[in-house]
Parts: sequence; C-alpha cells; structure tokens
Amino acid sequence: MSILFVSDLHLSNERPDIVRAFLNFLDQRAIAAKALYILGDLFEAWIGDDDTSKIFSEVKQGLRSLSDRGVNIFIQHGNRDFLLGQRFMQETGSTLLPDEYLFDGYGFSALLMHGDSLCTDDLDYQRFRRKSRHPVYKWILNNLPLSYRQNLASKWRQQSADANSQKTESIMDVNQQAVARITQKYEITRLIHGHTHRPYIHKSDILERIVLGDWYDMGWCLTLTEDGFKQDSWPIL
Ligand SMILES: [Mn+2]
Repeated sequence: MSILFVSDLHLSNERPDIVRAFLNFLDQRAIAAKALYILGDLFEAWIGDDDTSKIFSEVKQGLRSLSDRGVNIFIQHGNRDFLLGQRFMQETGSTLLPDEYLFDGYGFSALLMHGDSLCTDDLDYQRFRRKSRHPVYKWILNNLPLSYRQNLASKWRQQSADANSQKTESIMDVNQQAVARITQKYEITRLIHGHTHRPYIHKSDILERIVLGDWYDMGWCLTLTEDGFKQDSWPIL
C-alpha cells in the first residue's frame, strides 16, 4: 500500500487534457493507494460549491468513486480554491484539512501545507490572502450570485497573471525565514508543500522540504511507502 500526495493540478475548462489525466490518475493509480492527499489548488478557480459546470461534476464523480472504493481523500485549500467547502467534501467523500496539518504515516511524519503562506516576500499577495481567508469575507462571497462570483474569479486570475509577470523569481519562491519559523513552531524535520511549481527535495541538516510539482505538461505525484518518499512525473498527453 502507499499514500499519495499531489497539488497544483489547476483543473479548469481550458485544459481538458489535465482533467483527463487526473481522472486517469484516480482510476489507475490512486485506486491502489490507502490515501490521497491533495495539498491545494486542485482547481484553477473555485468560486463556490454550487458551481455545477461539467468538468467540476466529472472531477467530483471521480473523487466520489475513489472514496467509495475505500481510498481516504484529504484536501487542503490552495490560494485558488480556498472556497472549497463542506458541501464539496460531502459530495466527494473527502475530508478538508486545516491549512497546516501534521501528517503521520508508515513511521514518517511531515507538516503538510499548500505553501502560499511561506511566500512572505510577495506582500501584495499576502494582503489579498489575509483578506480573502477572513470568515466574513468568505461568507459574503459565498452569498453573492454565482455569475457575479464567476466574473470575479476571472478578474482575479487576470490580475494575478498580470501581477506575477512583473514579479521576480525570488519573490514568488518561499521565504527561508518563513520556513524556519514554521519548522520551529511545529518542531518538524520534514515539510511537504506545493504552490511554487518548483518540484524538488531540499535537504538540510535540520529539515527535509519536499516541493510538489504542478500539473501542466507533466503530471506529478509524491508516493510514500514503508521505504520512504519518492516523487515521479509523467507526460500529460
Ligand atoms: Mn498555489
């Protein structure tokens, strides 16, 4: 048996090939696992559990049949799908995890997080994050008409793409002090996160930091077995 970790699939209408690759991954690979952890940004945008677009229904069905067959699914919010709510979790048989979650399996432990909160050099984004994660803000958002939220989401995507094209590479990576702070706070020796789209296993004397890959040209998955962690990738056809 194994435990799988993925993040940053950014599923959307615009990339049906990635949606297909993810559904195949659920069907052929995750089905043999004990658990699947999705560490944020499963969707390119999620503006409320009442969105019944076709690809969302397909993804929900895929997750549902996986959980029905006994695979535990755990989901963390990403910066793009922080409105995923309890209705989505119920419909898919998944469990929503807190933004910082201590994982333990096969004798290996790690702190799991999406990773956006570690990018503290990106001040504009951190401001947006504080605002958008506030319960009152989320409540108001969730109570706006769906069409209004859909327009808002495309506006956000546009703004984020424009802003990111102006930012330097280092601003969009994790801040080492933020990593050190979280390491001390939880007294961990291993951190697993996504978000930066820079898959790699960073090893220092005190911390192993595993960065998950984003699904774009390749699909990525980190696998934990009794032997430890291993990340692999394959082309999305
Ligand atoms: Mn992200």
